Amino acid sequence: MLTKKQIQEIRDHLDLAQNPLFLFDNDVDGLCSFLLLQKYSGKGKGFPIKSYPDLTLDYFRKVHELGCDYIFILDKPIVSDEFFEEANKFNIPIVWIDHHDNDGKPVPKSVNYYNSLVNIKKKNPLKKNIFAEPTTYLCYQVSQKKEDLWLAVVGSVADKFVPDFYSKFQKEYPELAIKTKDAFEIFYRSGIGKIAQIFSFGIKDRITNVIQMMKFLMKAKYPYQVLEETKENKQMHYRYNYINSKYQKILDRAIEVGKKSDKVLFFKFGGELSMAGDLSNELSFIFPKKIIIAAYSAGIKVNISLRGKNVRTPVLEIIKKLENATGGGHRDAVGATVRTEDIDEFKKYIEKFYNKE
Ligand SMILES: [Mn+2]
Repeated sequence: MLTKKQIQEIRDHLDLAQNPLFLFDNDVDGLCSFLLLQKYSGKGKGFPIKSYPDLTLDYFRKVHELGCDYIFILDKPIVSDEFFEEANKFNIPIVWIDHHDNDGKPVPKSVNYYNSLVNIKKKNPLKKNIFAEPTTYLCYQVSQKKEDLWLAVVGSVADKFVPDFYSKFQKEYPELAIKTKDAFEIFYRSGIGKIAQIFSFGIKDRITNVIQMMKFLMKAKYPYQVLEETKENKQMHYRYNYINSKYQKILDRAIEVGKKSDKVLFFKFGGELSMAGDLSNELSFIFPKKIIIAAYSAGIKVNISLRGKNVRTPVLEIIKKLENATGGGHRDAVGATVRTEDIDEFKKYIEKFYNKE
């Protein structure tokens, strides 16, 4: 959560900006954060950040291209030093709002930095396994526009967080909500969750289509405008239906594998779309007690997404033993990449780790 003082400071920045540039992480939390602040201020342009892991200098050219006088960075944990240096050179103020752990990398004094995780840690320095409110939640604290409540729910739920204002939303849109405390359940089983899924596939479309979607959403006032297919959102629906039909087929196969598997559910798949992250999330929702390994073959390497209790521990152990293997993430949600010839060894190691228990 942001403090009252922080909320006021961010509002002051938004009021001061004539033409702000909102650079946001390329996911639903990032997109909704941008929409909330843009709708609040009524000014500026948005652009998703596709560079990983950091926001690179390239993105600074958007400041010149669009003639922006202020930069808001949303939901991105790392920003390159060159980006900050360029902003200093052109005297462009930066406001950075996030909820990730930035691994202690110092933030330059010139940057106005707001982070819900930092706020929690300041209050309870010893607290472990903190789940800080997503950036969307923080941006809604700033904007407080009641008509945008649905967007605040979409961005929060997509980051696996049920916000305290969910009950309010439930009252306002009972047909789009379900009664639960489980963010996954809202995401997979409700109308508002379907909007989060539409955004999730849409934001990863080609950039011209993403910009078209953003323009549509900047004008949209109600969730039904998203759910209903119209001339303005045709491409967004096309993209969702196209990816979703492929995704459902893969998911069905994985569920069959899951029904037959023991503690560890290992599922390997190929094809044009890497959806290992989406897949492991949904499989962990369907099989909450299992350890999920979703492995997407991409030629010479395999991209793996894992879910399950303490799964980071065995993953960090095994990637040390394999050549050119990388991986990391949260305690119960991890991504990794290994060479194709090493995937069996990787799988066996994880299975052995859990069968010991
Ligand atoms: Mn986020």
